[in-house]
Amino acid sequence: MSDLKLKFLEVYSILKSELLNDPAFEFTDDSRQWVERMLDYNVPGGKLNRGLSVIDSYKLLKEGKELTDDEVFLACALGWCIEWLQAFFLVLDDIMDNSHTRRGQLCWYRLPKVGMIAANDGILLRNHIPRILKKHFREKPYYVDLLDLFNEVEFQTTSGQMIDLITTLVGEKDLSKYSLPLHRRIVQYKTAYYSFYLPVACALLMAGENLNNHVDVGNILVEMGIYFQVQDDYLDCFGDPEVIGKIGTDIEDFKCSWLVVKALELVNEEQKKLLYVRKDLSFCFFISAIRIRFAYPGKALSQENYGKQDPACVAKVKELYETLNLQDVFADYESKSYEKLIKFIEAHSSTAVQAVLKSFLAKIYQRQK
Ligand code: DMA
Ligand code: MG
Ligand code: MG
Ligand code: MG
Repeated sequence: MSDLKLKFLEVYSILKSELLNDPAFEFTDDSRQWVERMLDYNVPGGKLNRGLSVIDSYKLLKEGKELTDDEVFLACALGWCIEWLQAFFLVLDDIMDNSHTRRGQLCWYRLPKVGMIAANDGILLRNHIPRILKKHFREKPYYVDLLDLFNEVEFQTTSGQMIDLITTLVGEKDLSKYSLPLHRRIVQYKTAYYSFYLPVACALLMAGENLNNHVDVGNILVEMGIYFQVQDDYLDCFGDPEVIGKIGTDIEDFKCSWLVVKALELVNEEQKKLLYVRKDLSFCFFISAIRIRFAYPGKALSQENYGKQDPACVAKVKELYETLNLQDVFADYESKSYEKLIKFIEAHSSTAVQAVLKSFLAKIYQRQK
C-alpha cells in the first residue's frame, strides 16, 4: 500500500474516534459499537479514489511544494468527508435499487440485524460530515464556502437520484422516453458532481481559490463524471461481479442505463419487442394475451423482458445486448470519450490544472472496477 493511502487510513481512525466520542451525544457502549461497526462496514471499503483525489489535486495545485503535516491531515479529512458522503448515498442507493452486494459484501441493509435501520444510518453518515468540518475547519477563511459546497453537491446528487428513480416508475413503464439526453441529465446530477467536481473543488478551496474562477475546470470534470457513469452502467451488465464487488440490477430495475439507450438506438422492430411493448399497443396486447391465455393455459403472457425480476427475462435482455454488439459500441464510446476529454484538458490554460485532470482520467480510463 502506498504511503499516502496508509496516511489516509490513519486519518480515518482519528476521525472515527472523534465521532465516537462526540460530546454532543451521550454514547452508551451499545450505541458506540453500532456506529463503529456501521462506519467500518460502509465508509473505508471502496477504492477511495474520490478521497485520495483531494490530496493528489491539492499537491498538484501546490506545484511540487512539500505539504506540511497539517495540510496533509486537512486534505485527508476533506477526502474522508467525500467518502462519508459516498457511503451515505450508497447505503440508501442500495435500498432503493434493491441491490444485493456492494464492495464484495452484502449491502448493509441486507444484514438481518440491520434492515431498515440502514435508512437512519444513512442519515447519520450524512450528519457526520458537518461534524468533521466543524471540528477541523471552523477557523478557516474558507469554512463557509466548504459547507456551501457540500450542500450544493448533495442537493445536485439527491436530485439526480430522484430523476434516476422517477423515470422507472411502475405503471408508467415506457422505454420510448429513454434517450441519450435524458441519460446524460440523470448521470450528470447523480454522479458527476460528487465524484469528480467535489474532490477538486475541495482542493481548490484549501488552496485559497475562489470556485467562481474555475467554472471551466468544473465543466471538464462533469464531462469526465458522465463518462465514469457510462462505465458504471456498462459494468453493471458486462463487469465481473467478483471484480466490481457488486451484482448488477439495472435491467431488473428498469433503469435508464446507457446500455438500454444504445440498444434502443440499434434494435429493429422485432428486437424492440424483446425489450418492451409500447403503451398505446398494450391494450390490444392485453386482449390478445388473454386470448392466448385461454388457448394455451400456462403460456407466458408477456414478451417484455426489460424491468423484470425473472432471471430468464434478464438473460434475454443480455442476449439482445450481445447480439447488438454493445461491447464494441461501448469500446468505441470509451476511446472517443478519452480523445475528447484529452482535447478539453489540453485546452486549459494552467498546466497544474491539466496535470490534475490528466491524472484523474488515467485512473478511470478502461477501468474494470
Ligand atoms: C449511483 O448510481 C449514484 C449514487 C449517487 C450512489 P448507481 O445506482 O448506478 O450506482 P451503483 O451501480 O454503484 O449502485
Ligand atoms: Mg445502485
Ligand atoms: Mg442507483
Ligand atoms: Mg450502477
